[in-house]
Amino acid sequence: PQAIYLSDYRPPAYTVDKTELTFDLDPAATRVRARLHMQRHPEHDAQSALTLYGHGLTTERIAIDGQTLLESEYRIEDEQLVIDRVPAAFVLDTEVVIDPSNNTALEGLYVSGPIFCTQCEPEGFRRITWYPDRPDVMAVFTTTVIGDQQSQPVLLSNGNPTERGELPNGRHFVTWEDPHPKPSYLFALVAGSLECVRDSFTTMSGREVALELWVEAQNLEKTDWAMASLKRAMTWDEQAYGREYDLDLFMIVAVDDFNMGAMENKGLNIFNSAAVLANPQTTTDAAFQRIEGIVAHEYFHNWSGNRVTCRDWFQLALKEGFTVFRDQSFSSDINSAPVKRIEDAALMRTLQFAEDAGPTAHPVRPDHFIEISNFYTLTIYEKGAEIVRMLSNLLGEETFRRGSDLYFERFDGQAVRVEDFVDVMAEVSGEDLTQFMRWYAQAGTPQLTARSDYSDEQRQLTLTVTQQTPPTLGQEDKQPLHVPVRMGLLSAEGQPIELVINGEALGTDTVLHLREAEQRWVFDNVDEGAVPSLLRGFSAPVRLDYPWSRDELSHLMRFDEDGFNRWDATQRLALIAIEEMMVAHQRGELMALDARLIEAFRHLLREPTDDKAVLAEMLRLPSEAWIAEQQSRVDIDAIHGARRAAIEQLADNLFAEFESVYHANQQTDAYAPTPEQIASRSLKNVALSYLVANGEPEALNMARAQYEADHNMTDVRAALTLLAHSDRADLGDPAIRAFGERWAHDSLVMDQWFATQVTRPQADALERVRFLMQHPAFSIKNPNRVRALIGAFTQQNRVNFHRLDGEGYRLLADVVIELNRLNPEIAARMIVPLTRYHRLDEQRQKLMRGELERIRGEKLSRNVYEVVEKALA
Ligand code: DPP
Ligand code: ZN
Repeated sequence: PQAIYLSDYRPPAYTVDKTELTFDLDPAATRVRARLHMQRHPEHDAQSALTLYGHGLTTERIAIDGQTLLESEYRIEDEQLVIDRVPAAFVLDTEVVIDPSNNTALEGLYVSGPIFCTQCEPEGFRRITWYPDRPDVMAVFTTTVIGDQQSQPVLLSNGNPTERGELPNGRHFVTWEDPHPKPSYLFALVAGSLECVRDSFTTMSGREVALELWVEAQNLEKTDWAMASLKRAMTWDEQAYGREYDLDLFMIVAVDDFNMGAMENKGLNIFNSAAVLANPQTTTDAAFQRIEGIVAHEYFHNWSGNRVTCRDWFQLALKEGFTVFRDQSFSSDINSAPVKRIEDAALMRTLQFAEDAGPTAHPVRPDHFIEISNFYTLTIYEKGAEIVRMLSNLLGEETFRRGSDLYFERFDGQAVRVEDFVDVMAEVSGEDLTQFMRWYAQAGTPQLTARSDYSDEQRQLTLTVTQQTPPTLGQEDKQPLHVPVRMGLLSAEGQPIELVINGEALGTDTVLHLREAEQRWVFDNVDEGAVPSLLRGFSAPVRLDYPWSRDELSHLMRFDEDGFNRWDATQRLALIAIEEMMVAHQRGELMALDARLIEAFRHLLREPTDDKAVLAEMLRLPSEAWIAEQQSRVDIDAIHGARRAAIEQLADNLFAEFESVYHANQQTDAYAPTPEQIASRSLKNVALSYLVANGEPEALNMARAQYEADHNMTDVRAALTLLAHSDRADLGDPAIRAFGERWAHDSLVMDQWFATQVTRPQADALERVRFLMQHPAFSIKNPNRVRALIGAFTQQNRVNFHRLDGEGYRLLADVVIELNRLNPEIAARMIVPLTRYHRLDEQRQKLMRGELERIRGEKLSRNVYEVVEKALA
């Protein structure tokens, strides 16, 4: 497989103004007729051949301006159809046959259970018909779908339905017209027996939009939340960005087999059922919030992605980074803002930083790739969003909004680049963003090192900050970035200090602009004992090293005005304590938890100053993944052992406190996924997890009672997890059995059941995975099942995945080899934990590389090939 380079970009030789499609649906042999109205691009001449992409198509006819071509008049090679000589403007007709029923890659047109559906981003459209399948070719689409009246009563595509009718042999058709020019990746088709939930929305200019949510009949009781979320998102986008919906109809469809979370096809969003269906009995609070965020995300794409799209796939972060930033802002506005920030920053600091430090590290705008599907990553999405957030903070909300207005206005209907977005922001603000652009080009996480120096005589505090971005594959030397560092100083009494630099008063909170490799700031009028609070709100996606003492961290935990940094101080204090215990673990000594952490927690529990949502986050110890991120050599067992011991000792020392928090947060109201209720449940269930860790039978009985009370899935799942992860098989096994029987009919709940079992810390977890892979509810062809069973085990059960006998690695390699044939996109995602071996001990490194070599011996898809080659480089 060959890499494709950004620097090789050329406009397409021929573009399409109008695309007319006819689908004659049949599971094993769907006939697709395409009529493309094409034109030569002004930058090309008559010598330029016409090149179209196609994958797995049985071609029956190709005609230009009504003349069927002879086989000698075109070539098909390497998934390309080449016609050497074509007129400057012409109509191309093609007719192909495809097989949706055997499409296990879930790209293009495929069947999910009884439903026909499509996934075309990034390059699935070429599995449907011959086409210049690239985002800079934008056409108006007319689509006629012909299906069986009985099995496909519903026939959907983009835009508005303009015609429908009956045909012979029990067939019928619907024609759809989408007036907005769009790239092929936004094409969608759905057909099958679906039920519709209808609602409507009046836009700010007074237009009435019909909203339709299409699901299989058994899911009708799970649609309220997504519909409500959609309306909230539509309102928010009008208020926050002045963006109004542009068609008369907006449809969402839920399907069970889907590689990603959801897809923003114009007017017809297709969702993984896990990212849209919800009700209190089956869905946890976290899933409710995730669904709300994804519904909003896909809706927001209508402007940031569809109206203004990407010139080429190297620009993927242009639409994803901006749209994630938009959905984060939306969620933050309607839920707990500090908790949303904590969650997003934690995701960055654990998983994105790990990606940025691993073999698949890449810039937010990559400059080459082998398989673009491999680049739907945390770096593109989450780091991409952090860059937009930095811009917004740098410019201020109002200027940023003026910039986004101008961006939408200027580039409406166009396929553009990251530069276009940043240039507009520079234009409206007058800022020079040249250095800032490096954020898009350089891979790796910048390391900031800050030191302070206090002068008694001058009453001055000098803060020195250095930055350095580590080398990544193919990028040895990095330039300094423009890093906004939001900060403040706390007095010894815990008061915010007025910041004064060079006689200029800056208030108690300011942003330092770090642009050099090393920079220094001198604060005047500072009394002794001041404590810096740095990188407030996670103001830049960087690692920060500062030598805070434990007392200083306790001080920040209590007094920092920034909620995010209060949480961060707690994490850092806990990390120091856990690292100490890791050393004891390695020496085989007793692991004693630092009393200061216990006292800090006691204080949090007795005199909570924070809202419950933040408090619950502060009470969660750093995850194993984040602890691992801080180590130059990762000791899997020490991390797990020390963290576990820390939880137990907190539980032993603070049992009464946790117990009273648990009881104080019981709810009697009917379940609702409101921020207040979610916060209470979160706090209550953290408390319960500590109580159970203490090992008292009484606590396990509380968990069992909560499980049996059966109030809502959040409480049930929390209790079930504690029972199933305890050593008490007499409690865990019956609960698991009962749950599995009760929910056997609901695949989304069964996913939770799978994940709960395979994340057990006990040594039998891996055997359970192998056993559950035989369960009738499991199917390797369904991405959600694979994520619930294999993904949960390999990503959330580190001690067992990294078993020293190598069985965890072998299991994953077996699965990847099978998926490589069935669904390369999912295979390439699942393999990732196996590529993260560089900081592990030699024995594990050897085992992991061995399994990667075994995979390399197979006939690999482009997707898996690219990841394996990088991992073994
Ligand atoms: N473009 C989609 C999304 O991020 C991914 N398929 O919403
Ligand atoms: Zn997106």
